[in-house]
Amino acid sequence: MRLSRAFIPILKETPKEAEIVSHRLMLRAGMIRQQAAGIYSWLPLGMTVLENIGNIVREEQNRAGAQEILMPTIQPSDLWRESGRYDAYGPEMLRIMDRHEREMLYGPTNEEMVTDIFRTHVRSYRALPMNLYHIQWKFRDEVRPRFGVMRGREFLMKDAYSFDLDEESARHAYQRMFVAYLRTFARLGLTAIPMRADTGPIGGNLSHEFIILASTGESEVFCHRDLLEKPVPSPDTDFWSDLTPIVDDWTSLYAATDEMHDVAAFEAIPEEKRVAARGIEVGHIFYFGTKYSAPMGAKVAGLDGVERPVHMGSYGIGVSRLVGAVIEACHDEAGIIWPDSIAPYQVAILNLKPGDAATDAMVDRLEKGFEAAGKTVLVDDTDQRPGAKFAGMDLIGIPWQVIVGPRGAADGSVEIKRRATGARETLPESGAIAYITEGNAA
Ligand code: P5A
Repeated sequence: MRLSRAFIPILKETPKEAEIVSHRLMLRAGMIRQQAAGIYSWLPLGMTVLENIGNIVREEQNRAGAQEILMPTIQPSDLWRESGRYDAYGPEMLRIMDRHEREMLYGPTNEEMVTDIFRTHVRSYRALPMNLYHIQWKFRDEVRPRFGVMRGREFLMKDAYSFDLDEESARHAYQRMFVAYLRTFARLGLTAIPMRADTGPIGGNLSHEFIILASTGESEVFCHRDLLEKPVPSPDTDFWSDLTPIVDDWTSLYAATDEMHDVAAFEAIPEEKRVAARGIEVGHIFYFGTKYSAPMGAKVAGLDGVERPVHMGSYGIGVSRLVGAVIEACHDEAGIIWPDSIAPYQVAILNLKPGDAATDAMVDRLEKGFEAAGKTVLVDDTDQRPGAKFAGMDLIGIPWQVIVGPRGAADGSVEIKRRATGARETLPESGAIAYITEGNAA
């Protein structure tokens, strides 16, 4: 993609309305446009990152055995009356009347709807365990939408729902999602710590929030310092084996959100190992047993032929919130520093002298070469001065910058800069592609 053709409306001024760095950088880098309080359009750069995050989330859900579906954003109120949440959910629910005066709502979550799908089609334990998920927009009429996409009213969530015959197998399903979440957040370049959490309007009594530490986080959290260094489960985790040892290993160290905080247990940790910090909730998992299946009649017959309500859990990841959360974790004075795994482009080529035949030819060769090697490339072919090009690329945070000017074009060399470290290297043109594709990611 050529920057001269790309729709990346970079702002020169720092927007006044943005209180935290991720919101400022998303606006400055032209990733989003606010349309109403807590409601955003996603422009190309933001959209690409949102999709890249969604794809990693999807890969890890599939690996853990969950199956993707797509439920609608608009739901009928009847289902919510069956579960008893229509009145309980309160003013956060956006209620809509259709032309036939039927009460509808914009879904804040999908426990009821997925339970309805399940009860319609599944009657026997033979279909279990089952986990269905989708990645879909939600609406919650938050009192104080703020911090850009971090606390929006409309936001993109991955929500998975597990169905099991009994509590024991439902706990295995919970563990599968627990481990899948550790892997997902690590792939996004984040250290997310599972913490004992309150269940709020979703319900149940077993729940973990996955929290990344950040001074701008909205939650107050407490944990053991060793959790910050813990290696995540390996890529070849067998999700159908017993994951209890992995989960126990993570949950044996103290970690809790404010609502679940146990001062005595925390103070039993050696002082230098105590972390009291602020955090961003990027995921939240729940086991709530038969809270929805019992009132809604989602039952399966077990081995003995007797029908019982299924045991359920639900598992959320804030996909759009993660775009902001990653920026909170990965930025410097100059701008965003995308992890390679979700960067909107993997390589930026800065043409310092468009119109100079040798420079243009080298840029073209490099662009084709990187694309042939499977990299996505953004070429700055504009006629801004070099300083503005450097600043612009640092702002939008593409992990590798390849700088091509007339001097290099004459002697066959390019300069490569790693955005995260600022490290620069001058290489012969012929070595540039291998240098980046072979992951000199320091
Ligand atoms: C779990 C999946 C649920 O809704 N039902 C289905 C359960 N959980 S949750 O904790 O309420 O939300 C899951 C994740 O969604 C993100 N999130 C938000 N992101 C942006 N703006 C919001 N207003 C917002 N509210 C929730 C969080 O990452 C949360 O962990």
